[in-house]
Amino acid sequence: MRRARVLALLLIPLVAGCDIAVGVYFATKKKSSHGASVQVGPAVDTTFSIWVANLSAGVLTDAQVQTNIHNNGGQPTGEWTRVGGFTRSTEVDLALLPGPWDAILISATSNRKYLLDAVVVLNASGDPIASFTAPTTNELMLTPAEAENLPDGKTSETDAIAGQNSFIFKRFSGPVAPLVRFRVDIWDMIGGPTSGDTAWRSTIAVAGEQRSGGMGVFTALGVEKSYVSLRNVVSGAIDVIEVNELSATGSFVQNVALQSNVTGKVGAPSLSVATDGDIVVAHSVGSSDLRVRRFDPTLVTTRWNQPIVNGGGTAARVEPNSLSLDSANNAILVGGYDFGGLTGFGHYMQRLRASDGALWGSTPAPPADLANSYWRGVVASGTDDIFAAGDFSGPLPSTSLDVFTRKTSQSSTGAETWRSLQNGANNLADCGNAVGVDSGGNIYVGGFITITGPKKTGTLQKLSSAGVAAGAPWPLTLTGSSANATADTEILSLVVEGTTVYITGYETTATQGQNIFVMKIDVSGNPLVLWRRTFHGGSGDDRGVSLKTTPTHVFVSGDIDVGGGDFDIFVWKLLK
Ligand SMILES: [Ca+2]
Ligand SMILES: [Ca+2]
Ligand SMILES: [Ca+2]
Repeated sequence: MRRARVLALLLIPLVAGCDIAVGVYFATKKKSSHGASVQVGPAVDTTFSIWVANLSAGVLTDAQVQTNIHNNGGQPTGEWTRVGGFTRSTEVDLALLPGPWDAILISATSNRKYLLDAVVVLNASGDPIASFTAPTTNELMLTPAEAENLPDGKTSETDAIAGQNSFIFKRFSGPVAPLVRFRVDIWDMIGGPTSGDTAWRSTIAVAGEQRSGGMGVFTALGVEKSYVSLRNVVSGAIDVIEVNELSATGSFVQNVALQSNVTGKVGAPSLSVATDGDIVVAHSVGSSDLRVRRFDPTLVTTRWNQPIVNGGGTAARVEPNSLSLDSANNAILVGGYDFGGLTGFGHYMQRLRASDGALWGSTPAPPADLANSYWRGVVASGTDDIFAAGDFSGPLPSTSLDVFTRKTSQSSTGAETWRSLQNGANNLADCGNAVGVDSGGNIYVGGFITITGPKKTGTLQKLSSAGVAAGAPWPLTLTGSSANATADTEILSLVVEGTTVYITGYETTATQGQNIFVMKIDVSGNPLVLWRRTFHGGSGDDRGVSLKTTPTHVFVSGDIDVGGGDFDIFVWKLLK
């Protein structure tokens, strides 16, 4: 039996800060002492082990491999190479252990119980290309079906007994093999999950096409409710604006239709949860107008209702990040609005008072732009500051739409404090979709830069509190695995807390269409990706649209392609 214990040591420096792999190396050196004859035995090994093999190089069937391991006390037999011993979710880069590997095995002893959520085979780009579907296991893995497929927070328990370890393995074939990278989503039964692990994910299966708008989460002692605003495309020409409510375990509670007969077909609804659990929703009405309402937590009682009548012929619009509540629950709304006359369509901002939805007397004048540029995202910071992000035709040498960020304030009724315009290197259409502020007052804008193709590349820009863009290695750039010249990647939503940025969006892969990504990024210095999780719905294009946080978790809403033109609302809860 070959053992690759040293690899566990290698993993520590190579993945530090990048993921949560923790290698454990057990020194077998005997402790000795002179004089007192205290004997210290070897530490009890409480890790689980990861092994790889090239089973197709041999002649044994999976059943024969299983029998041999079982007869060996649950200890993998000669064809298996041990990657190392670990205590929590671990990403293994097989470049560190080269070989034509086609099989992965997880084993645990009776010293410690583990809960195995999933084993996900990744390609070099991190796309989830296979999982432990229909694995081979012994009887000491309880409910082994829960370890199948992509992570969902449901787990198979290792229930080893003295003399027989728990084990589960899978042989992969086809283009997935040889394996290059995989992640084991697992946690200690006592210690529980760690950062990046999935708590649950939920798909709300409804016929036809539902598209996610903004989401919100309400938490209080013993209470957790999540809400997703959405466009239900009931016919090609008409949307119904709805809100889905999910329980603390991700199960569907109710769907509330807020607005029928929306023919404007632009943008997406936006939603925020007030500190008392009330729900504020902004959305399109009819062919052209907007409406903002505050509901009680059941979505039955309307606290206030503020219609916003468009001023011209181009439909007004809001987006998933168009609504932000300040610390007193006043709502800041941004979007696009046709001011009519010579001003035309442009950047719209309003404040709605928490108590009654009363508006600013007039909206701040939009900056003059012949292009139909507008706001996509806003964040209220403290009691006064407002940062909005979108696009705008940049000044020369830019001759294109650029990422546009503006600071304003409630006390100035939206008058500009400063603006920042960031043009991509190829002078094409760029846009900010979401914005947040860190504990040092720096502003982060997520969106896209268009590169030649045209191809959207995800961008996370950092601006100082005075609006000055940080130099290299900023902005952080994200691309998917597809080399196609039109294969887009975008950051669609983000939340900044302290010096951590959580982002979601979509990336275009080589073989799975668009996939959802969620990332945790340390921005205390140069941008450092602490973890990245991706989700492929199985059929085609899947997008993470809105991200919100609670004190302990990250929530992402989006929509996934379930085939045949059917798109369903998807919600994913991960541990911060
Ligand atoms: Ca699972
Ligand atoms: Ca540009
Ligand atoms: Ca996909």
